[in-house]
Amino acid sequence: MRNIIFFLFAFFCVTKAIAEDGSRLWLRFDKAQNPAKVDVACKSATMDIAAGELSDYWHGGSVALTIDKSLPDDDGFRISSTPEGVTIASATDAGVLYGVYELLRTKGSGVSGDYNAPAFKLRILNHWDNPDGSIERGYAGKSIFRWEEINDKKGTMSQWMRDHLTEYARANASIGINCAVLNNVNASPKMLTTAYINKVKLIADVLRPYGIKVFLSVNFGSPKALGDTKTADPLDVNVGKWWAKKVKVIYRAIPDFGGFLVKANSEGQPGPGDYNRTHAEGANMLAAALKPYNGIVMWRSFVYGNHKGEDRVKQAVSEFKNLDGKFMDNVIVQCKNGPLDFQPREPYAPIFDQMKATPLMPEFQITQEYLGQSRHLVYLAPMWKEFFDFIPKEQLRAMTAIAGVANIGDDTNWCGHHFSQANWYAFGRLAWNPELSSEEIADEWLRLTFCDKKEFLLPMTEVMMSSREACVDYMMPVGLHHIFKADHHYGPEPDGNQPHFPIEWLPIYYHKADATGIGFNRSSTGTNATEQYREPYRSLYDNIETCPEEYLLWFHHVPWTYRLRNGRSIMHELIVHYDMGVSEVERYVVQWQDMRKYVDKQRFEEVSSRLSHQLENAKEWRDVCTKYFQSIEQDALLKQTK
Ligand code: GCW
Repeated sequence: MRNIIFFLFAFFCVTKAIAEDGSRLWLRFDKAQNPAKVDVACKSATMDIAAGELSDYWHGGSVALTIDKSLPDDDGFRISSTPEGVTIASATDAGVLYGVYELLRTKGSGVSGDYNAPAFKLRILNHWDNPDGSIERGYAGKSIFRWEEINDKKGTMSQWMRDHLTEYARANASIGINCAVLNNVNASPKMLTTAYINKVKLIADVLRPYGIKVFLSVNFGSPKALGDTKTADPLDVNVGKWWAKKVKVIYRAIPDFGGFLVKANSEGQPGPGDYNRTHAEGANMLAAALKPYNGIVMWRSFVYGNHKGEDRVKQAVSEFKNLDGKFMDNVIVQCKNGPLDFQPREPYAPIFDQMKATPLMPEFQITQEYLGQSRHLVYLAPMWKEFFDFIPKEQLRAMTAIAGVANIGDDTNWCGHHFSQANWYAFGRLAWNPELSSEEIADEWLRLTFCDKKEFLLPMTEVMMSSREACVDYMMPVGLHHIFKADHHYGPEPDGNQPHFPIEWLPIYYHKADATGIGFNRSSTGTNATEQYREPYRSLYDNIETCPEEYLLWFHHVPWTYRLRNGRSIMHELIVHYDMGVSEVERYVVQWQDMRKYVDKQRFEEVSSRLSHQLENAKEWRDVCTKYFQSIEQDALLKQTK
């Protein structure tokens, strides 16, 4: 008897431990009592996974998994109900697997008979992970790609790596993510050495059954940096040959390799500009090497500093517009959603208006570099939806790829903050279907991750939905931007003016608060950044009378005496927003306390502690910014009355 009690106790502890630490993400399906009966049309590693998931977790009777070649070849699926049970059909194995996760997620309510296809063909995570295990802008531990635990000579990897990669692949597949760029865009040339290519091959082998293709970020100067050529000039014959040979080696190891992601001539990275060549010449040289294997180049438009003195938000268009139509057809230009740098709110990036003859893809940032990192609860779906709303439907539909900078590390709960998992989840769901609403996704994620009681779902969906606006309010209301502490980008530093930094990093360069007023004049009387927008946005933003007030200080410099449409002075309006942001977080703290009975102890306490910290930080933003701007305002007003 004592043994039985001990066994039950031990079992309870183990299952509790698994359930509480956040490691299982949103994949917490209840185990099926009796394994479901699954008919599989054909055998493959992917179909085995699909069948395994169902027999472990499906409670609704028998399921047939079929490959139907008459369906579109786009990884979409159809779940229909037949007298014998449920049938999941797709033209591809990966499509069947996506159908299985849809069935499990919706517990059968997704059996509609409708064909469900992804909006973007390539749904990509960009990891900013370095070979030494550190992660640029990573806030959840070290990299899950532990290169030193992969033995390229023996073709083996540690059990930890294999388990983690499998869980990572499964989580991605469950939300439709099908591509991963494994390393930082600030890329080490080392990634292209034979040893690393062989390690990448081993990773690709683990991810492949889950429908995930691997890509690499490459350093444009690699051939020279590795000592194989004298130059990295894209028009030099030997350089072209070097890349062609390298690509051949990669495809020999990884036949379904996806291609390259490139950050060139940006923030100190080498690029074609070093040899007076254009981005198109650089990208096309790589594209030519990849073309025979159907590989692609994702070439980033995140560039600044090459046009000295020009407003940073204009520089992507300045550098890329004239190259429109000059890229090979296997190049996609990857553009951040806003023209600056992943701020909590930016107007959309006008490069999407200016390059109509070149395939473009949006780059979102899932890791919350400027949104409280892994310490603030900020749900990003509403921000991404805001971007989608600016892009004409037709244009969005024509895009084939979308990328999100991952927030994943080797922390037990993967993302640092339990609620940051929601952003990984939301990215995948929106990449599959940008029409989904942020609320739907929040509701889905909360149900899967915590509990499905409406007393929990309603208030927590509301918290998630309001959290991004709260963050904008306490960090950068009314269109202020980039007043973050230097380097780490956490916390406020409105007086930031370090002489050794490039001007484009300085808070004072962005808020321009002085005796004359506050805000960045980007209208036609200022830097004329508004000119890069299509109508009606160009006129709307250019005119201070019509500029939406959430972008006021982004596009306009206003005197301290300026009145907003509600009659408040600009300083008064800023204070109202700072206060609103703080009181929202105060509300979240209280709300979460009421959720105690719906959440396990460990996650409850971890989220509580993060929320208290978020509140402290929100107050810091409010106090530091109010004090700083108010002192400038007071001085200015005083001078005027003298
Ligand atoms: O957001 C900025 C980050 C850099 C990053 C860069 C980029 C990878 O502060 O850390 O570098 O953007 O997107 O290239």
